[in-house]
Amino acid sequence: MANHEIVLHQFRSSHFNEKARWALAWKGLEHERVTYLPGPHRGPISKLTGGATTTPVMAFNGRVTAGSAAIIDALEAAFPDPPLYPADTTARRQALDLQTRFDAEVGPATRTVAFTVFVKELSYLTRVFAGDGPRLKRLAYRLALPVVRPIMAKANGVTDPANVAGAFDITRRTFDQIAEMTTESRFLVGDTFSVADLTAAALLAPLVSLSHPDMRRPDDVPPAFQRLVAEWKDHPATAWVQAMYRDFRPA
Ligand SMILES: N[C@@H](CCC(=O)N[C@@H](CS)C(=O)NCC(=O)O)C(=O)O
Repeated sequence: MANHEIVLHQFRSSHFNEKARWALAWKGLEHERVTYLPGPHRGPISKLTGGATTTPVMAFNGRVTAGSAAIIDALEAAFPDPPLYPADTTARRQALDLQTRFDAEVGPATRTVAFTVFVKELSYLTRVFAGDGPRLKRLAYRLALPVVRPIMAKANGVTDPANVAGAFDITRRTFDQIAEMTTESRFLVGDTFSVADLTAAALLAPLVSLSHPDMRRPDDVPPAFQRLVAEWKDHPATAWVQAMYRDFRPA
């Protein structure tokens, strides 16, 4: 669809935002992206949503939808082809249940795991979120990060050791579970790619090395982050995520 009536308000680097980007790409929908830096995003996103500050947020034909699952649902209703929801009612329920569970548990867990390193690597964090944006904006963000860091650390669950331990536990179990679930069929539900595969692959993606332009890590990955992700480098679930990106994530 060639128009700009869809606007995605996003963070450049975020697995929940990636869910929305993937759904838009899967359905071949051109859209405009407005990219925010974590911290300064709060004012404009809250104004857009009427109070909520999380991204992604989609504006489509004058209607604002917040949250990756709600965005996918709105896209599925407006553009059912190609589908992300299985046609079979039971399979659809299973796929949506898996999305709900992953959004609630796995997304926050993999984010906490990644942020255990990010909060100590402020120059890298700047590149992760500000990317190739204007130089002055990057510089200002880098200078602000020492102030923003404690808020960011708390918001991403790294200040509570019990939460960090739980996040590693959930992440490890999920990698194993995905590997087990995809030994017989490459799809998590039914026999086609669905919202379940999209959700699982996107939410594990921060810990997987990917070449897709939306997900490629900035160069000069800090050694501490390389050590962190080394645990899953040769895991079968990592190969599954990479295969999902290769075969089902359009550019
Ligand atoms: N369940 C939500 C979670 C979204 C979420 O946690 N977004 C994070 C980025 S990964 C965010 O925008 N955080 C900023 C904030 O909470 O102010 C979804 O599926 O969209």
